[in-house]
Amino acid sequence: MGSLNFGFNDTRGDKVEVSVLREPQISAVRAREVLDCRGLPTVQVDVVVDDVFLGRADVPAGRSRGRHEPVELRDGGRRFGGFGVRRAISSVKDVLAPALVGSPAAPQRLLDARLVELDGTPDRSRLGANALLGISLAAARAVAAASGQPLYRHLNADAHVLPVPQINLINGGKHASNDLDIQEFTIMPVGVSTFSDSLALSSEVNLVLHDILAKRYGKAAVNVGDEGGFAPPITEPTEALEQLHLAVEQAGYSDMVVYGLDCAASHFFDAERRVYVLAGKSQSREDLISFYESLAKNWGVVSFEDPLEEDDFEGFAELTRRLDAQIIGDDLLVTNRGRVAHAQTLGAGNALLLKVNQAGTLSEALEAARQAVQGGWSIVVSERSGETEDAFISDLVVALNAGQIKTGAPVRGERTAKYNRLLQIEEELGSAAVYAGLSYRRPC
Ligand code: 2PG
Ligand code: MG
Repeated sequence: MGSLNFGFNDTRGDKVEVSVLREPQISAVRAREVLDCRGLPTVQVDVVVDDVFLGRADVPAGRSRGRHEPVELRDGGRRFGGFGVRRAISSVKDVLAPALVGSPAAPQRLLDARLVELDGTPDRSRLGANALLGISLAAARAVAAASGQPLYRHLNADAHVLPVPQINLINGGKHASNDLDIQEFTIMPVGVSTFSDSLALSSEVNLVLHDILAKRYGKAAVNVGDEGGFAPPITEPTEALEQLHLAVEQAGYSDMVVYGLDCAASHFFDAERRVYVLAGKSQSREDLISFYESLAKNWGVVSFEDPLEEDDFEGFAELTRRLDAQIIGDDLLVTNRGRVAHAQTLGAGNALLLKVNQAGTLSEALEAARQAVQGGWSIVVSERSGETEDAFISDLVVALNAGQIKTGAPVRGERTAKYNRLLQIEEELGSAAVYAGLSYRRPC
């Protein structure tokens, strides 16, 4: 928060200096195209407040997108295979910047409401969700800079919980060029006492897994997918889990790790026949639920993300009743407060996957988080498969005291940027830092 200084002479003629706190003012908004980790363009926005404080943010992009996500403006045509974002850049420069410069950058809620109003469509299709989000995140950073605080503390003075990472070591689905239908096979190091130990453990398991896969399937098996996990030529989900278990065991961490899946089931759902086609076999919803029960029982899977297709609230509710596990809605909820509330009334799941670009603005993501917590749900803050070096979500997960983050394997710059930022935050918090560990399912 900046201050406004002025002076006047009091009734005795003495000079009185007055300093009034005021919200930081937006001095400039700039935007440019930069590349994400897939080499596709994305929006980078700079917001400058009070002439000197810069906030910069990159907008992430998904590949296994939910049908209900807001519209990300892409240019089409030949340039970058149609993925250019010059239209979104022009939304920032030609429409949003002129409307915002000279107005307050905080409170965030009001700024974001203004962004939404300027777009004026329910799905952000006029100016683009990627344009709005870039400004929303960059403004939060600029205001944090103006207040002299790290982002996580600016967002929450009581931020102190370091998350359990869901480390994605085997990639399938839309994130890999193999025939594994389930998209992400993750380990969650719940049995260590610090975030840095959880990262060291994960990295060690990843190295062991590399050798196991190379030996069993040949060296091409250790090529990696979009989120840095290996993409071996496996089709059966249980075979992938078996390799993960072997790696964890050989690394000596069997009693410290639990397992998670992002099934991204919409992507192996045949909507016409209303069946799931998993590893070449057609399965009904009931078959799939029984299969998940067996994974929970035999393979230590405690967390299932998008286990069923993105509109099957009823199926999510059935699964949540049957399994003592974390059932996370990603494509189902698209970080939308209304969809979270609806799911809660049905008991459809018990955890929100929080992605800022699904929500559209930071405030809307925070609203969805608030709704999740009110209903007693847990929150997993998540990256997108198309990321940059921007580590906004690391500050966000600590700010929410959410206790879980999903940001890929512990390799590749766009992934390690998030983990490395968490290491910095852990150090900054010092003895105040609490690693979520086994309490990962307890909401903030
Ligand atoms: C998901 C995400 C991130 P994408 O399905 O959870 O892992 O994938 O960003 O491609 O939608
Ligand atoms: Mg997902």
